[in-house]
Amino acid sequence: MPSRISTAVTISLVPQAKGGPFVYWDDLNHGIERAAALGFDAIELFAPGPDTVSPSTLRQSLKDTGLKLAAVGTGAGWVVRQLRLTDPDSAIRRQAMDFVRSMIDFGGVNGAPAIIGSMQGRWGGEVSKATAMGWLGEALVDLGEHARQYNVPLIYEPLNRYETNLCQTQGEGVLLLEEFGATNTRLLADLFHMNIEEVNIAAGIRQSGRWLGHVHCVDTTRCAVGVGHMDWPPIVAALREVGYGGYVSAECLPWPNSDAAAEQTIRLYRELFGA
Ligand SMILES: [Mn+2]
Repeated sequence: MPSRISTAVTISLVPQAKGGPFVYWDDLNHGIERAAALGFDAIELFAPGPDTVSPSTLRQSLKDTGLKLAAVGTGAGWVVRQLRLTDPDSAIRRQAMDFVRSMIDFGGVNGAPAIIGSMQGRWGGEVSKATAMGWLGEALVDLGEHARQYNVPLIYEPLNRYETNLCQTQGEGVLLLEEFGATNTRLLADLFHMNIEEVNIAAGIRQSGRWLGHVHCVDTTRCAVGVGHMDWPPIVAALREVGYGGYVSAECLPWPNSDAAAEQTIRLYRELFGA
């Protein structure tokens, strides 16, 4: 029996991320209400920190609406606090680890993994690529082990060249996880980044294979699926081929507005994935 793919829509509560690729903004309850009304399975939450929303309040809202928490972002550690896992300063690296751990705890009690994206940082200046990759690899092992107590993985997201110079493709991500033996860390396939970096998006998904743990499913424009020139059939086929049974999550721009982007997304997710 094929794995069922589930659907998620993003909600950002981070004012400093304004203009970023999130569908609903600022008002968690409104986002949850809309996600439920439109028939999404889950929300993906981008919050300033682990204390922004009380876990018990969130649990109740999810229970009331039947929604799940698909994942929590950790990017606020960078955009709000300037923390990175590969910062030259060991004190900053330690604070970055502490912040991610607190976000793993926040997501974990609601059954959701945390995502490492912009918190990975970049190499340069006094930090060589090998050194930065070493710090990142060790962090992905350590934080993945921290996530294990919640029965969730840690999710690591390769980013395009304008956002990191560490891992930019799924293949590089697989090599890093395998080299360090990050057995409770999975990769995130963000189709926007992949459209910039992969020779072939479907081949990138197949390379990720059993390491694939989450998908940011958007079009080439970073708008909702269908608002761009992505070639969907090979992507859908590759996700089926690797037996992907996680979320397709709309980390997309609220264009032309939040509701229109969310409606377009769920309609196309149903068409493409039978979700
Ligand atoms: Mn992403």
